[in-house]
Amino acid sequence: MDKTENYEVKDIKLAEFGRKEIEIAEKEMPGLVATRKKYGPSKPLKGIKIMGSLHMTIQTAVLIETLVELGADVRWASCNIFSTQDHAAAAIAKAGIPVFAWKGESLEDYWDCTLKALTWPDGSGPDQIVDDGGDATLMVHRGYKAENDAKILDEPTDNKEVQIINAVLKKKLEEDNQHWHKVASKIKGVSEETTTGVHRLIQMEEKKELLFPAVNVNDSVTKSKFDNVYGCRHSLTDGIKRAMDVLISGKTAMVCGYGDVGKGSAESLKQEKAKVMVSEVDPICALQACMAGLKVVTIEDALPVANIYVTATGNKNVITAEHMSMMRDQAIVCNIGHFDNEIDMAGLEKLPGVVKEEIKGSDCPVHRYTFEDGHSIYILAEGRLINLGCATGHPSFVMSNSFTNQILAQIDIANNPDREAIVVRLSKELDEEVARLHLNKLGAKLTKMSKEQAEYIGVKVKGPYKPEHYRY
Ligand code: NAD
Ligand code: 3DD
Repeated sequence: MDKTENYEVKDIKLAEFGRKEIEIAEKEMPGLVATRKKYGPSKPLKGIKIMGSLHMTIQTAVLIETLVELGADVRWASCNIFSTQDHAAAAIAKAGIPVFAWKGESLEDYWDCTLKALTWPDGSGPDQIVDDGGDATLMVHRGYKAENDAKILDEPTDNKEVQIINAVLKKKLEEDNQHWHKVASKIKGVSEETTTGVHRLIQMEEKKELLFPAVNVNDSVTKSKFDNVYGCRHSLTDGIKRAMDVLISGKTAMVCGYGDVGKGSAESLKQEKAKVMVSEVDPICALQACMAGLKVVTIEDALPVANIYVTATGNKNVITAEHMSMMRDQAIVCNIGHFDNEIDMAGLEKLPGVVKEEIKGSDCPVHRYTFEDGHSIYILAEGRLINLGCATGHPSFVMSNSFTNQILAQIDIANNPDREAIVVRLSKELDEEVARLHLNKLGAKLTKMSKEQAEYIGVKVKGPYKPEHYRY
């Protein structure tokens, strides 16, 4: 480990390799390159302190350096203990941008890194946040709540992560019992990358607990209908193959959830010629799965036949310990949802007589669980998102779409510092702009409509951005 005031990374000597891969990634990220060209000179984020809690990958490094190019003062941590690419973190550190992230962090390390990224050298916090899953937003809000009522930090919980967060916040409370009130009062907004993070924000808004405005980046079409679908189509089986080197063709795969990520995941497995089944709770998504030629069954129906399980629901306990005890021998179980609670890992660890063996370490976590009757299953990435835990996540071109939305969202927050604490989306015009920025790279040529045609189909006049138009 290499640690200084300004960074904590696995190995700073990886910076040169990281820089080479960042240069390659930039060629595949036309949207970010275009935003640097368009907004770089005017520096719309000049002097704005931005904290990021988002997988510290090569693609994120390009996002970070775009924020810096637009004038921001950036600090970064990852949003998952397994998703950091150490050479990317090293390159960012070498570039003088504070970063606290390495692949294989403990949960204690993770929350310590999040606090470090949220804390500037003078003890102040950020003006804006880039969040993925909402952990940075959670730390500010839980800290704020604890300053109002410290007893919440002593509420009994068997959730190890909550215990760790409470311990970090208790220590901060002793140092300064108004820290988070001061931090929250300065935050002008957060841009949220992913579905689960948006769910958390909407729940907070509905409970009137949201302390600052939020831009829902996930529901830009050029994010969720691209990253969540085509990104997972690319990176799911990449993760399974790197983890297990197993033939997927001919095997029976069960995808739990057929939303954007589930659709991409099912495609990924179908591309490998697996027989794909789906579970769903939503009738429309279930019908879509039928229309895609997929069998829609319950997880219980799958247990006697499925070889591979993928959870993609954003929900919790979708695969229980009991389900896993009834799976076929050598079944492979993984999750591509944001958090690690889709698979009941805690319940599995507690099952009597289960023996856990590490097959591969934190670079590509694979564990075998053997049950009392002698059959075994494999859990990938400890139930955390497999494509970033066992592979390198989505490719740069897909992330360029997501991250161009992030840049536009951060500029939108900077331009609207007094917005009320609600969750808004970016305009359709901006969504279309993001798509336009990526067409050339693929040689796509848009057809121009005549004025008559535009009038005939009633194309809306491009009006100014109005947040009430695009509520979540
Ligand atoms: P979504 O809401 O579009 O889809 C989730 C689907 O799961 C819905 O159709 C819902 O009906 C279904 N579902 C919910 N509970 C279920 C249950 N118990 N059984 C079966 N189906 C159930 O969300 P999404 O955009 O597809 O995202 C899913 C998860 O993936 C989220 O946690 C999101 O943050 C995460 N995500 C991960 C990546 C990645 O690279 N790993 C990328 C994007 C999003
Ligand atoms: N995510 C997937 N691949 C990624 C990559 N290469 N870099 C950064 C983040 C990456 C996660 C995103 O899909 C995020 O938008 C999400 O989880 O929704």
